[in-house]
Amino acid sequence: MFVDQAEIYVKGGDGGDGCVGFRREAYVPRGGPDGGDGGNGGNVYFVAVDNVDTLMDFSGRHHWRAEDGKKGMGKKMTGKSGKHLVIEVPRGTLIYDKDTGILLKDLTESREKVCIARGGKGGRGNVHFTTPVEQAPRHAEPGKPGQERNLRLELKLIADVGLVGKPNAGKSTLISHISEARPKIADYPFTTLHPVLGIAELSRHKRLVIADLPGLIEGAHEGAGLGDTFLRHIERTRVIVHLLDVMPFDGSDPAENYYMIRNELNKYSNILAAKPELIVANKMDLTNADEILDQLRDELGKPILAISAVTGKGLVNLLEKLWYMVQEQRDLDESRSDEKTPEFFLSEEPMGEEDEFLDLGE
Ligand SMILES: Nc1nc2c(ncn2[C@@H]2O[C@H](COP(=O)(O)OP(=O)(O)OP(=O)(O)O)[C@@H](O)[C@H]2O)c(=O)[nH]1
Ligand SMILES: [Mg+2]
Repeated sequence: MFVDQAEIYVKGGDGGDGCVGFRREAYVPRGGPDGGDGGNGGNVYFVAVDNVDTLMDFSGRHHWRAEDGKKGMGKKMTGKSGKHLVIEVPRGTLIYDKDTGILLKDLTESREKVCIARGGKGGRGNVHFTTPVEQAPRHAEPGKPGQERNLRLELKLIADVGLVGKPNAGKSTLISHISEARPKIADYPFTTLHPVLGIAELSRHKRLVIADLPGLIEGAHEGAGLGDTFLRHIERTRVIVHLLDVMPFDGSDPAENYYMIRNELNKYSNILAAKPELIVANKMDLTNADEILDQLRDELGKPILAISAVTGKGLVNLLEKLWYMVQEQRDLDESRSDEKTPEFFLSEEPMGEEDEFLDLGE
């Protein structure tokens, strides 16, 4: 199952209550206050990891809580702080506040960590409340409640390259030839129902993460076929491979297919429309493919790379070319990153009401 959205509730641990206590020692008739502070509640963190690639863990569990702080104790002993809760999510997870719709964090880097719900502060014990007139305070502070949030998590796979094309163009065949990914391959349309990531290793230090996507058909932006919502997975890829079948089973014209897919990408978003595209003609092992390719080059007036995903012809060249394009794009993106909108910072405000005291009695 491929889960790319989830809704959950998170809560930081509550702070432990401060303690009302008095020294009771032999030969000390009127011991002063000695109630310790409550421990702080644990925070809820999210961390991006590489070894998880779905939000499936969240489908069966909606409530995620960090541990509460323990109560303060006599002899000025502070209660134990609650343990933090660290929730692992795939790299590329966007964390939204479900109630406000605000994007709290976009976890793109591996091991990137963010505190999403703070634990409440522990209350102060009565030892803090002596005044010249009040030598034996019988009140302490209650712990503050932990911050709670309803969240919507959304996974946008982060691939360097996204494969787009009509059903049957050979996208899955291609990714299974250049990576360990093994999506289903068949001669009927819509074999691939959800995006699949594969990692192509050009050499030890040159790797490309490639996303195989379901096929697109005319009207996908209006929901035809499998629709186009999965395109959001490639909004963040650096490069698109537009895979063209030189001899489509359905007898359609490759040039027309090219423009149809372009139209769907343009309708989906400006970001996708503007993404660098490498046009790749597949199934070049078929007879007469060369003539069709020449014609296609004339018609589109654009460079087209020729491959056969089945025989492997042209694939090394394809990967080298992609590597170069991805690096070029990465440099460009980085030089633009200064213009990025500032990150949303989580509130530092103290939680709960400051002046509320709980009379715990003796
Ligand atoms: N002759 C030839 N056939 C190919 C080549 N690449 C893919 N095919 C065949 O084309 C058909 C469709 O291949 P897939 O890889 O499933 O196509 P897809 O683009 O992933 O299709 P969807 O998942 O339905 O969008 C299969 O029968 C493949 O064997 C190729 O290079 N040459
Ligand atoms: Mg497929």
